[in-house]
Amino acid sequence: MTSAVVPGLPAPGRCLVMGVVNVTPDSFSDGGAWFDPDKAVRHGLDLVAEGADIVDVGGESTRPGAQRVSQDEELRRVVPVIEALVAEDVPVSIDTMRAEVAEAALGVGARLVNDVSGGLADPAMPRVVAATGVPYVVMHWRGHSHDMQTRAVYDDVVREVRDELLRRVDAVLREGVDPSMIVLDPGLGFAKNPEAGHNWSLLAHLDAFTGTGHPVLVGASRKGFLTRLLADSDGAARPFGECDDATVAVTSLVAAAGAWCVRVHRVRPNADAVRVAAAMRAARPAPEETYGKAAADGRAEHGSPRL
Ligand code: PMM
Repeated sequence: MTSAVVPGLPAPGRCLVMGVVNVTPDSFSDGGAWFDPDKAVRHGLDLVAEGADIVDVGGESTRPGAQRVSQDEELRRVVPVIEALVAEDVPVSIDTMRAEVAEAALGVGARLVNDVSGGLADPAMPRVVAATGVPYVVMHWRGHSHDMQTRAVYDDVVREVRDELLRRVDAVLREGVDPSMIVLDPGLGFAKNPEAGHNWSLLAHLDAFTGTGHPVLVGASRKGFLTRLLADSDGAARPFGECDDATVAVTSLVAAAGAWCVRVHRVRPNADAVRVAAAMRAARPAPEETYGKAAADGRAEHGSPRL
């Protein structure tokens, strides 16, 4: 079974690992740790040494409730870090909703635009992506972080997220983005209600996204739905930094289900997990029914009920 290939990015024949470098004082899960540019660069290089295929550099927090930073501040945070990582041959993606930030990042060598708004926050973004011909992560998004959780209302979360994403794909194609460059992301935690199980439904039905033919990126790392799953007996959510093992569990499952890439904060165990999933996928070249059908036929031959 082959993995999706996105032009211009590593293609090791397994799910990729994107390591996160948030150059922010206030990110969801690692806010402040890599705010200093030198520390951010060192962290990016450490993530590569641990097995990251891509390093995702972001200068604006998207945690629920976050306020926006100015464009100048965002540029000031990310450009020197990207420049330094590119100088070390690291494949870098820029995590931004702003076309001008994407353009500056691509100008210093970033290879992929990761836009959590899927082109909705800045209508100029798809044109920048089209003009530069880079891969483009189009994430499901319903509005900025300060009030996004009020928009987490769905009748059928899987169908609605998929349909909204495909409408975004149509929109960015109309702006000239190459279809082979589009990566879809269901946007776990963004306008998704953990209590309503939206994130779990999306994970359980990843085929709704992989089935579109576009590569799929999953960002589950340290998200609130994991902190709540692992809440203690008093109901207190598990701290973000103690959800890395659960993140690895999600990585194994989505890599086995055909995700193209996982976006994670702790790289090494996730890099191990994608290799485990790849080994299992490689050992299962034939359709899954092969043994299942034989087992069912065998049961029938031996007179046992077919369940
Ligand atoms: N999540 C965050 C930031 N950027 N990008 C993509 N494509 N998918 C995500 O799920 C995603 C993202 C928020 O996480 P963080 O602030 O903890 O890094």
